[in-house]
Amino acid sequence: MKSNTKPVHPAWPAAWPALLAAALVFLTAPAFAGGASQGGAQRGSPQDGDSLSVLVYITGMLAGSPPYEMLAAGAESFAAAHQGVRVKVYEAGFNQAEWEEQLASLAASGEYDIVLGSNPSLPEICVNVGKKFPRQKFIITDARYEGNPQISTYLYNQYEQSLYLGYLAGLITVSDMAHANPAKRLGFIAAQEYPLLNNHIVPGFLAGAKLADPGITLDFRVIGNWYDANKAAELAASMIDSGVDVFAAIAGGAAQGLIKTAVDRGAYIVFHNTNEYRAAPGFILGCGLMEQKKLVEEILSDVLAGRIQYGTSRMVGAAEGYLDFIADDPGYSDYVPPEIRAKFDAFLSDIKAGRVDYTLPPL
Ligand code: RBF
Repeated sequence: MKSNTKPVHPAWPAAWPALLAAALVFLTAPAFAGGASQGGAQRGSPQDGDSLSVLVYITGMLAGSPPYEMLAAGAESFAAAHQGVRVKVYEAGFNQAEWEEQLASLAASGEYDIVLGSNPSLPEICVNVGKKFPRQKFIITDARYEGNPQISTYLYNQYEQSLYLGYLAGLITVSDMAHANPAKRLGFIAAQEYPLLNNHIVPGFLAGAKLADPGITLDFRVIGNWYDANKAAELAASMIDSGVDVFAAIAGGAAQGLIKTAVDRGAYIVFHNTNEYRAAPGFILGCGLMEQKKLVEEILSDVLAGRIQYGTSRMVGAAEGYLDFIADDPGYSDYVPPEIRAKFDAFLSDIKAGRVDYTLPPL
């Protein structure tokens, strides 16, 4: 505009719309550009192209914990594909007593629009941290929490994954495979007890096994932490002594001890959440899959589009495509006998189609 070079007065009326638009951009854009400080202007919904700063808060360590590795990988791949999206991955370590304070000091920096985590125990921590930082938003997978306007959660239907892995374990323990014995006894090694484990994962595993044979029983043991592979190895050996021939574990890095004992002593494993066949071909006979990377990419895309609902929880399972089983791997097809695979594949199809009737226990 020519009038720009003159004193502003004469140009005012003509420039008003442009000035207003500029003022609006100025007021709303900084909410996401430059990392939105806690005391900053009201945040709007970031649009593609705006900046978004994400803290991936790992409740433990990345190494040896596939759910966490997939969480970080999903956020990082999203950032690589979207300009202006920044991701910081923070490993909080295994001392759970420190998690809340660590998260509070990260939130205090005001650097992060979103805290992204994956742990059933995180929402309670976020409630407390959120009270101190009312503008901080938290998105947590593998958890369920409703009614807090700062927190959005996504719960994998782990009862369902355990149901089909338990069914496979049940078919194997009653089979005549080389390391199967007549005891009809499965083993479950947990790092620690928590509601999702006690109410969904373990009951689902036993219920699935009993669909294969109602006489199957479960030997359940707890390590006490998420890293002690030696303790897991000892527990596994004592369980094998008591008749266990097929195991499951929710134990993070400590599961490596179970794998070693199973190979040394001759026992089978079905693995939750990730492709672990390569760690022990012929012993790890089935691997479930948690589509955490895909879910995280979708979540971040929803964040950019302003589509995230806070205060709510969404459950995702096999029918929705967020839990699966890795059947196209030689670890499964080369080692599990065809008659077991035929029964299992039919069961998995039924699960995905919603044809398996079960009651999800309360969490
Ligand atoms: N899973 C892991 O793979 N590694 C961990 O270090 C880990 N730590 C956890 C700590 C707590 C307090 C809770 C409740 C769960 C933890 N999980 C861990 C379990 C994980 O988030 C998830 O529930 C299971 O992997 C089953 O989906």
